[in-house]
Amino acid sequence: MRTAVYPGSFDPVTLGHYDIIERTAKMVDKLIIGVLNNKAKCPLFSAQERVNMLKEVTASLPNVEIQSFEGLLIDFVRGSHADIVVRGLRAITDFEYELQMAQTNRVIAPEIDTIFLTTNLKYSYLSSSIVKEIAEYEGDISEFLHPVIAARVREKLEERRR
Ligand code: COD
Repeated sequence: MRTAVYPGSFDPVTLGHYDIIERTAKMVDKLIIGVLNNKAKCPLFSAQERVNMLKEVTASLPNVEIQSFEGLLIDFVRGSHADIVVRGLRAITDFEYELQMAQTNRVIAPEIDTIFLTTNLKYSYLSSSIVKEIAEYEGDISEFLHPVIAARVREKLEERRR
């Protein structure tokens, strides 16, 4: 059985992330989406909220599971009995960080490989941070997020303004 982990912050999950999830789910038996619970990063959504949002948007993908994790990615991958880490590449700017992470992880855990999927051109510009910035200024985010997620982002920012 081939199990892969797609780790990230997913704060919030965008259509760019979803595209990687959908394509990977077709290639493996089981895909575990690992949501990093890193309070130091001051995310907009708690880890549990991000897990719940991912569960909603991936409900139609039967071989996808969502979990949050703390600590080292490699420990989470090993604990999940997976041997592949999946990452998305948008542009050359992603490459340097991704390469460093993949190589470091490979030194720590040689049995685990990282594979990269290039972004769908439609979403090559898209990041969670840009979406949050647009939403902060009350711009239209409907092109970038699943409708359920776009609604959550608006609600969350509204709560914060109160
Ligand atoms: N199209 C395609 N791919 C995309 C898009 C898009 N539009 N947007 C994002 N992606 C890709 C990113 O390139 C990334 O591969 C993935 O989706 C997730 O993105 P993010 O931004 O949600 O998540 P990151 O990059 O913040 O996740 C970083 C980790 C949580 C994986 C990392 O910090 C980590 O592993 N932390 C645990 C501690 C650890 O093990 N550290 C040592 C690492 S060597």
